[in-house]
Amino acid sequence: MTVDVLRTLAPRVSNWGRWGPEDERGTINFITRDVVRRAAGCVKRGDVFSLGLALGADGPQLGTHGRMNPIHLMSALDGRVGEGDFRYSDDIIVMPLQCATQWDSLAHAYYDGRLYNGFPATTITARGAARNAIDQLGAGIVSRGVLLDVARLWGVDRVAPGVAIKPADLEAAERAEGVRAGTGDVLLVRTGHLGVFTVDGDREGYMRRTPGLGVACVEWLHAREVAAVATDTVAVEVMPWEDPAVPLPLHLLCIRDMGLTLGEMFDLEALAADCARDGVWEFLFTAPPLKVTGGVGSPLNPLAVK
Ligand code: UVW
Repeated sequence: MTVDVLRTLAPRVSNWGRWGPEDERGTINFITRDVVRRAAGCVKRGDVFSLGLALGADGPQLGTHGRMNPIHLMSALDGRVGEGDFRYSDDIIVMPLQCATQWDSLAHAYYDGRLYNGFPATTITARGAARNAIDQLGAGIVSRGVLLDVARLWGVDRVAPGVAIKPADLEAAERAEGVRAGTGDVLLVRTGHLGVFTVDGDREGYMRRTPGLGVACVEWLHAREVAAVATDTVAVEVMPWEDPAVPLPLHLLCIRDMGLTLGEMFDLEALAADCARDGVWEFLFTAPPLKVTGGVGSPLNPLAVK
């Protein structure tokens, strides 16, 4: 992967103009009414799985790049209204929108001064993103979810940091699970790497070096027309980058060129265990972002319903 490869791939995976010159939703447009109705049909037992990390001081952030763990404060303790015995509590949270389980908006990564669909990067100011902000997805992300468990495929607890997952690996997981990711699906890829933080308590190990999708997956994701892709890692893509001269290549191609919403730090453990038990790797998936005006990301508590 070099800068030249990135520039060759960009037009091949571009969705600019596909949904019109004003579109700010990108591949979420693949989620049609038919897709939502089909997704609802995945609910068989009524079991619900939370895929979100807890939002608290013990989160995964190291405090670098302005990203800290949430600061949660009580703004009313034993608050009183009137003279009676009625009491209430209120609270405040201060947190980066990117600090835990999250969607990246289509204003999150860009190059050459252009965002997804050609909007100028100058539309992002100190007031937020005037284009491609996360509130554009406010009607929610509801679709069929498909989980591909690469760690399970390879018979390991965790895929090792620095390992780039390839399209052939995703297809091998599909064959092993008897499922196929297609138009409008939300694709979840499990590496098991989350355990470095949740089990080992090793924030540095979790955040700095991760397994993830290699750049070769970008054309595959484009061809499959998935609506969004999320993993249990901090960046979806492999770190260190496949070419140290091209940082965040998957972010640039997926977000800026393809208009593909990326999800990070999803907790896929309980869902994966259940899928392995019943052999069903598809489900109703819902993860509406908070409608943060001008936000370039949103914290989430995604749900999978089987
Ligand atoms: C960056 O590292 C810039 O973003 P993300 O949190 O999406 O990986």
